[in-house]
Amino acid sequence: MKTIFSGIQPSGVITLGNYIGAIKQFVELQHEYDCYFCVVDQHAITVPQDRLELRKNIRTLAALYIAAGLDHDKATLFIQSEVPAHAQAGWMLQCIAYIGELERMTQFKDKSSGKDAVSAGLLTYPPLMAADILLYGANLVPVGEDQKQHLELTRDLAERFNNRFNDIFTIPEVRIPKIGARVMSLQEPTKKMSKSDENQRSFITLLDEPKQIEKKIKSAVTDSEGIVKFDRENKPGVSNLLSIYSILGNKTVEELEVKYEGKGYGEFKTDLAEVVVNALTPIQDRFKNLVESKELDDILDAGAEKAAFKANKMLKKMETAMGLGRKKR
Ligand code: ATP
Ligand code: LTN
Repeated sequence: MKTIFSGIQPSGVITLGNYIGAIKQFVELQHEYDCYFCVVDQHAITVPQDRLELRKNIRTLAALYIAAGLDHDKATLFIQSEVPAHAQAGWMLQCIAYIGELERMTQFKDKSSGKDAVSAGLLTYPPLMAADILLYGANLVPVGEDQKQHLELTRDLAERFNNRFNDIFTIPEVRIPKIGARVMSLQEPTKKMSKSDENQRSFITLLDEPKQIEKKIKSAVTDSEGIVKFDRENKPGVSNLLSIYSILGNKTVEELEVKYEGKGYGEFKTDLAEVVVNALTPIQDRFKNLVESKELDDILDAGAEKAAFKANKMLKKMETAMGLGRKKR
């Protein structure tokens, strides 16, 4: 059975973008692969986080993984900081990564631009992500479009390590969904929807109340044409809403264009809000029962133990390949 690894940062409550771009893929793939899905809290601290908020977001994300359909009997669910091998392997991979290639990462450029205090961790984020993936010998990494460049770097680092030290790493492939790989901001539809966006109206979280969802969709930026038609280039706002509707409402974009022909945006938005609420309500119901439960702690304890068992074996191989520590007697 091939292995899958993916992670989401607990940097806020996850959005429709994370759900459509990442979690929906995870849920489908868990039946066919040996899956590891991680709450990557060490990645989240590359930008400032409030201690209590972070703790809350970690638990929320873990519960949402399960509420959205991940089954702990099929997939290993765990928290990154509870498996120390990630940080250890991340350090080793930092030592073979070049500053130049890290500075070229668009996520680094986006998150550091205009800031005067940028953490070193924001720059060295990709080798930690590479460690996450390579420790499990993952063959496939399901992510949204924005992570493609990080995956390419992961492959480069794995090949560099294999050539320089010993051929121990599997070179992972990226898996990006055909539709929904890039859900856009509701307020600036040329920018991706992001859970850490300062403008709360730009994203819908999985825990938003029906009223909030309705409000955010009603105020989503469109255009003045009043024609429900998919055209990313000229109608990015409407196209984004059409994609979300299509995925969550199980209708093709063409079907939707026909349905709303000559109807304007009002009715389209009202119906879309209903589709989103219907998709999220069952997830929210399951979430409420899980988030404070002992069951969640048990699942995460077992997940961390299982993940550490696998990761530690690869960590030992990395240390041996690089010559760290003492030779085993
Ligand atoms: P942050 O705002 O803190 O940078 P984020 O919302 O961009 O976070 P991540 O935790 O970095 O989300 O991403 C988790 C997963 O969700 C990744 O696989 C990423 O590609 C995917 N993803 C994030 N945003 C979107 C989006 N707008 N559309 C589709 N997939 C997305
Ligand atoms: N960098 C990713 C989150 C992430 C990840 C990973 C995704 C950290 N480690 C390993 C896939 C595999 C992000 O910002 N979306």
